[in-house]
Amino acid sequence: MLALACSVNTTTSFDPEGGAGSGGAAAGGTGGFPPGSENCENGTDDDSDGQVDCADDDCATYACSPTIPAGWEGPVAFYLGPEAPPECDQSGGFTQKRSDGGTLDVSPYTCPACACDPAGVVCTPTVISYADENCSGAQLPKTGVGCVGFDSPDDQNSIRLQFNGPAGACSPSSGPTLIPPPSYPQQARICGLPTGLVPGGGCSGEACIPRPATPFSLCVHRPDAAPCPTAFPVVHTIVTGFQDTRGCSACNCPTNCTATAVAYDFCGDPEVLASANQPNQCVNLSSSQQNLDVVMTGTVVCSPSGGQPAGTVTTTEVTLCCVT
Ligand SMILES: [Ca+2]
Ligand SMILES: [Ca+2]
Ligand SMILES: [Ca+2]
Repeated sequence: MLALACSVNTTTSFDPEGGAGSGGAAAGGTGGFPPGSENCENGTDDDSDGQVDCADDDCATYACSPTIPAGWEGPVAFYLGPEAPPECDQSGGFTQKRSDGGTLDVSPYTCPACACDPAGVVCTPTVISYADENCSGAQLPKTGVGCVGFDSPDDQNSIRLQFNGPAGACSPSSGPTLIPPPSYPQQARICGLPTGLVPGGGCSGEACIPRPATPFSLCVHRPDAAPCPTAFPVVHTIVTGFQDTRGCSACNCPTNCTATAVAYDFCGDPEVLASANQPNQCVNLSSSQQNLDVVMTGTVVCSPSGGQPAGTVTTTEVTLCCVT
């Protein structure tokens, strides 16, 4: 009968890479442990004091890590604070930088108002005078602005106002767009254990790994939102990247005309014979005229539009759950 002697340490559920374990070849990082002293990563009582790895006082910078739950990656050393993060070399052994980030502050912004310049745009109405009432009978059309004479050998009894144009378009403009870039009021850093580190023993069912140095915390992480495992109860959600597509929509200047027509026996006469201000409005003269004057106006109307906030900040987030 052959008895297989096993001195395997108790770290079966520990996987420092959070993926398929490359278990077995326990080369172990012996660097940093002088000969004869306790190597905290090898499951052996190197200094023969009866205590292995994490159980040995000499491994004060190591600690027993809770088992990493399925679906989570880690363990990692995590920093979150208002100051710039310390380097991973200062984390107490989690020397591999995984990612940086923080809590993201996206400030609201306003877009500059859109304006329209009517320079160069012309609105010139047309008035048609008619021999009969209700815009019927012989027609006499004239296009222009100011005092326009309608002289006819026949009586004129009604006028119709037509809006034309505009000729040209109002020019849009706006001030500079000032959008404060997103900022990290709290900065974060995630540091992982060195590749190939084999956790030590001396823990009951757990793994002996470096103890994160202040101000780092021992955490696990995942890219989606999930309730924290009981062994890692303190949750943080940090942003590790973002895409900013915010801006202001383009300014537009829809351009239109208004117009008026006021008929007199002669310009300057206080008696108004008829007036119109609507497109295609037909009005009868209060008395028929052979020599009719019409004061015509055309006004450019610019209607600024656009200049509204558009786009979003899209973030990449990481959920961290920490021992403390
Ligand atoms: Ca040891
Ligand atoms: Ca020992
Ligand atoms: Ca010792």
